[in-house]
This record gives sequence, C-alpha cells and structure tokens, in this order.
Amino acid sequence: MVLQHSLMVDNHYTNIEKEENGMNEFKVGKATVRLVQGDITSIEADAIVNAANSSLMGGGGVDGAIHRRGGPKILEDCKKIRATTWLQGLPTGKAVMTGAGNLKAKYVIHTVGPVWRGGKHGEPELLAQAYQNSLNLAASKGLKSIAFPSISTGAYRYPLEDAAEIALKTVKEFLEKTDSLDVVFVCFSKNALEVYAEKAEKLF
Ligand code: AR6
Repeated sequence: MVLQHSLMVDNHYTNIEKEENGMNEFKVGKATVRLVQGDITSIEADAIVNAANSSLMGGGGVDGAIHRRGGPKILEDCKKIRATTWLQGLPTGKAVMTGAGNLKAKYVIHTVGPVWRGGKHGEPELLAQAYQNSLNLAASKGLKSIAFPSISTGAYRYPLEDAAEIALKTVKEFLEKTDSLDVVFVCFSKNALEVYAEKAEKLF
C-alpha cells in the first residue's frame, strides 16, 4: 500500500509518497529519492559521487574504495583535470566528472566536502555547495540518476545528523526546481541509514 499526501512547498505542491514496506523512498515531482544501506561502488547509476579531497589523487574511505574498484582509468582522468582545469586542486564545494572505469556507474562526480572545524567556518554552506554542484553537473550532462555517499562525515568529521539534514534539504530544493534526476543516498552503516531516514521523514 502506498500512503500519499501533499505538502506545500514554496507556493507549489509536491507529491510525496512513502511506501510502507520499510523501503525509504520519497517523491519530489517526477523524481525519486531513495535511501539505501550499502557500498556505493556497487551502485548502478548514471553517476556516483565521490567524497574526494582537493588533490583528486585518491585517498581513504569512499574515495579509496571508488579508485580501487574502478581501476586506474579514474585516476588518469583526475590527473587530466588537475593538469588542465584545476592546477591548484579542486576547491571545497566544487565538483568535476570523470569516467567510472570498471564500476557499474557510467561516471564518477568528484566533489570535496568541508573538513569540520566546529561549524563556524562556512561548513554548512560548503557542504550544501558540494551537493548543489554535483547535482548541477549531473543535470547539465543530461544524466538521469545520481548516488551520493554521506559527504564529509568520515575522515572530515562533519556531525552525521547535521550533514544528513543538509544533504536531504539541498537535494529536495534542487528537485523542486529540476525533477529530471533520481537520487540515491547510499549510507555505509545501519546507523547512518537510520539517521537519514529519520531526517527524511521530517523533511519530505
Ligand atoms: N560506500 C558508501 N559510503 C562509504 C563507503 C562506501 N564504499 N566507504 C566509506 N563510506 P569519507 P569524507 C562512508 O571518509 O569524510 C578520503 O580519504 C563513510 O562511512 O570517505 O568526505 C578522501 O580522500 C562516511 O559516512 O569522506 C578525503 O581526504 C562517508 O562515506 C577525505 O577522506 C564519507 O567518509 C574525505 O573525507
């Protein structure tokens, strides 16, 4: 059974559907937002997003997993971007796209989230920009689906609850304007999925 209700957002109506079977799925206009637990390197989407660092040369966490599983082609593309567009490295909040090597996804969008330094150094705005720029890039390339990890909430120590709220709110606001992209949030842990689900229930 599907429960349906309407929500008034910025003077227009957004249909929100929530399936009762425990799946975390929401609708914003024609677009679907899904919350899943898993490894983002296994996701089949037009693009998966990498929580990279400014060097674009790989690292630990989700970045390490994407480069390991995707193979050397991704790093080759990153090196080209560093040699042509972002000689000093990719600034925090920006996003770039490369091929996805051996991954099931077609492309990888690399963005850099902020390092948490207490919350008064522009962290919320920079985290929102990382999501916005990734979404804009995907939409500008005509992509139809995008998967996000929980940017900045690992090595960069952004508090998960705050980061989840920003991630969901930024995606929702984007889809209210452009509902041509389906979005999946890939939570690595059960705890992260629970936090996202709780925040999404309130927001959607
Ligand atoms: N699939 C989905 N989520 C994952 C995966 C995975 N395979 N692996 C980890 N996570 P982090 P950051 C989750 O540290 O905080 C790197 O070294 C993880 O549980 O990957 O943005 C980069 O090179 C956490 O919730 O990224 C940078 O130097 C989330 O992904 C730095 O870490 C983000 O954790 C970026 O730090």
